[in-house]
Amino acid sequence: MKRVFSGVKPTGHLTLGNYLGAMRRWVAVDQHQADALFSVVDLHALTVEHDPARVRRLSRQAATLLLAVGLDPERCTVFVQSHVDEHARLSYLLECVATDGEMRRMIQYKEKAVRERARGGSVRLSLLTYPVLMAADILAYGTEEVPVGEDQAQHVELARDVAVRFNQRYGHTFVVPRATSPGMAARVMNLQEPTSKMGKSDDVGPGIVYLLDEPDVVRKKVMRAVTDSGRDVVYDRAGRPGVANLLEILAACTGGNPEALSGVYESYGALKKDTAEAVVEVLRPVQQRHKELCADPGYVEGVLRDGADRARAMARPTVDAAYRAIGLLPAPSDTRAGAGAVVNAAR
Ligand code: AQP
Repeated sequence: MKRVFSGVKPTGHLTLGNYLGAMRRWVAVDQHQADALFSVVDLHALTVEHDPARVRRLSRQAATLLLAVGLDPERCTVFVQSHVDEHARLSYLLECVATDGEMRRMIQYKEKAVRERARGGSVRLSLLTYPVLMAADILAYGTEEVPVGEDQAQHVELARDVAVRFNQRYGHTFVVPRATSPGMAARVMNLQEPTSKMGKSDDVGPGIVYLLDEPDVVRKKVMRAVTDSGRDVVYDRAGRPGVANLLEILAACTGGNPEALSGVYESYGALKKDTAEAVVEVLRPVQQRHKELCADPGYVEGVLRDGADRARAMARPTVDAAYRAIGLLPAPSDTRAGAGAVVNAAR
């Protein structure tokens, strides 16, 4: 069975973009067809100014939502990244393989560094290096596929490059992963700024539909979505980004096709109304299940504990092998099975 890994950052409340671009497919496809791991990647939430209590709260909420959308701990591994030391252990080794130039070319680094400076803050070193941690998240598990939205493609590409380079220099250690993205809604746009991604850490709240928004809030946000000065409903991503975004959201929620749907509507108002109702219906069962899970925090904690145990056991052999391969001596107390054999093989 192929290995799949993906995650969500607790940098804000999870959005419709997270759901349509990634989580929905994890539930419908990946957990059934793969040996899949899904993580709340909390270390990634520390790369920008953060409030520790908020990160803790959002991590718990994200984990609960992963289960609420339908991830089944009997079918896949759900865990919190910081509970498994192997991610940080491997990250340093990969920093010794990745280059400064590669990090500085990352689009998200460039965009977020500008944002941090504009807010009057300094740019944390981890904002530059977190793509390496992300590579470690992926490579530690022998991951073959990384189901992500379009915005993460460059990071998965880096993980591929680092894996190939490491394998060439130090012997075959890592599986080389590839990104997979949903056909539809790979990039849900902000309803108020339809040329920007709907990102959960953005400040523009009215343009972001959160998974836990009440139905009336969803309706209000969708009805106020920025469209454009035209009147006819056409699907043109470049020329009419606001309308195209609504058509894509509607298509993703109803299983339709944005091009075909554009022929159905004669006014923006009708399109918005149907889109709002479609989103409300998609979110309804998620919110219901979230409420139930919140009433049983012990269950969620148990899932995360078991998930971390399973994830650790899966990651450790690969990370240990990487430590040996790159030239580090096994610790004298290291009685983990196979450590000596890997040293000999790599010599
Ligand atoms: N708007 C989106 N459309 C489609 N897919 C999306 N994803 C995120 N936003 C969209 C996908 O959701 C998964 C988890 O995302 P994340 O937690 O890594 O990042 P984010 O939601 O984009 O959060 P931030 O904090 O706002 O991040 P930045 O600022 O880094 O973009 C991923 O598979 C992602 O592709």
